[in-house]
Amino acid sequence: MHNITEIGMEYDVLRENVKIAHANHQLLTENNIRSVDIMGSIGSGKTSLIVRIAEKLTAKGIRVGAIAGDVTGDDDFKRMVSANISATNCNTGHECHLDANMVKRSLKKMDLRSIDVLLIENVGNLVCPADFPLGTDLRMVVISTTEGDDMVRKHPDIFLHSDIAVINKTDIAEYVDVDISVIKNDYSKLTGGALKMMECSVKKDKGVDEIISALKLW
Ligand SMILES: Nc1nc2c(ncn2[C@@H]2O[C@H](COP(=O)(O)OP(=O)(O)OP(=O)(O)O)[C@@H](O)[C@H]2O)c(=O)[nH]1
Ligand SMILES: [Mg+2]
Repeated sequence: MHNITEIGMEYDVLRENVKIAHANHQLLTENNIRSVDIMGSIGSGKTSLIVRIAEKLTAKGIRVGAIAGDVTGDDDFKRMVSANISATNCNTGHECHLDANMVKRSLKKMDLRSIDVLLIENVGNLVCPADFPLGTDLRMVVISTTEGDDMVRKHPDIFLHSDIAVINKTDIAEYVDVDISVIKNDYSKLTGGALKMMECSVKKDKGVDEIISALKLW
C-alpha cells in the first residue's frame, strides 16, 4: 500500500512565474521600454515578423532589442543580429516555452538603456507559452495559413491569453486551401466579437504597419 502525498507544484511554479513577470515588467517600464511577447506556432513567421518590424522601427529611429527564445541553437538569434537588432539568445533546453525567470536572466545581459522596444520571440508552440506571462506590455500570437483553418478551435487558450492575434502568410492561402475567413470567424466568436484577427503577409509586407500600430510601437 503506497502513501500518496499531493504537492501543489504546478500552482507554485505558476505563482512564482507571475511574481518574476511583475518584476520584469517593472524593470522594463523603469527603462521606458515597450515590450511584446510574440508567441505562435512553429514556423508561423515569428522571426520574419520581428525582423520586418525592426527594419521599419529602425528607419524611424526607434531602437529595437530582442530575445530569441528557442529550445536549442542560435538560428533566429543570428537572423536578428544580421538585421541589426540588439539581440540575446535564450535556449530553453527541454522546455517548450520561455518563462519569466529566463527573461529576467536575458534582461541582465542586455543594455536596457540602448533600446526603446523589446520583442521577445517565444518558443514555437500553441500550448505552454499561454500559462507563462513574461512581464511584457502585450502578448501577441502569430499563426499562419499553412497550419490549416482549425488552429483557433484547437488552441483557444493561447488566443484568450493574447492581446493581439495575427494570421500570417496570407499570400499563399489559396495554395494551401485555407479560407482565412473561417479562422477569423472562429477568433471573433471566441473573443465574443471584441477582437478581430489581423491579416498579414510578412513576405509581401502587407499588414505589418497595422500590426506595429496595434502594438503601439510607433
Ligand atoms: N509565403 C510566406 N512565407 C513566409 C511568410 N513569413 C514567413 N515565411 C516563411 O516561413 C518560414 C518560417 O518563418 P520563420 O520566421 O522562421 O518562422 P518562426 O515562427 O520564427 O519559426 P520558429 O522560430 O522555428 O518557430 C520561412 O521560410 C519564412 O521565409 C509570409 O508572409 N509568406
Ligand atoms: Mg523563429
